[in-house]
Amino acid sequence: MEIQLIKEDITKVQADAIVNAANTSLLGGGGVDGAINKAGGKEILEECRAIRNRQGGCKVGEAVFTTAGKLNAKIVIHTVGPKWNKGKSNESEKLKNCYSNSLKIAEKLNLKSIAFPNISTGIYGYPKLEAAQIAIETVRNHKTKSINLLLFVCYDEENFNTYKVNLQAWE
Ligand code: AR6
Repeated sequence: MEIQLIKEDITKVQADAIVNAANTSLLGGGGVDGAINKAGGKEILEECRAIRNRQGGCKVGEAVFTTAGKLNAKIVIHTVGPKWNKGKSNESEKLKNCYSNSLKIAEKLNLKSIAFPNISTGIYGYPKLEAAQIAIETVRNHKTKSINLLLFVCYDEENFNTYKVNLQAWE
């Protein structure tokens, strides 16, 4: 699996699956969630509502998927990152699960490419260095079958530079 780093708005990215940093309600929010729902159109939120009615939202670390609406993708995977609590609430394990459960959904659907935002590093306040290290380690250790391209999509300069340095360390 090839890993690419880009600095971009994730709603402009072309990938089979675009991952959203959602919340447990699945009813939308700010940050990347707001951007995805705005650019993708109301079908995404409608499907999220249906999932919520069926199973009562999405737990931290878990993932569900919906249509990608008007986005350049086949699906949007909604995963819920942990809120940073000074490392006292098993946040690293929960964040790791976000990446691996999203990959599992993409693999199950036989998708070839997936784009991740920097889950939990905005409103949820996860320290960017630790979050990048977990993201990189988790996807590197994940045995993929169908996925041949993974995009880390950074929106802010600090995340982009952090990923750049930490991805190089793996090469
Ligand atoms: N494209 C790519 N990345 C983005 C974009 C974008 N358009 N906009 C922001 N980011 P956040 P969280 C980056 O706050 O911390 C929502 O209200 C941003 O720079 O979107 O997991 C949800 O509904 C940051 O690095 O998600 C939840 O309530 C990263 O996306 C809550 O926020 C994640 O920031 C989730 O908080």
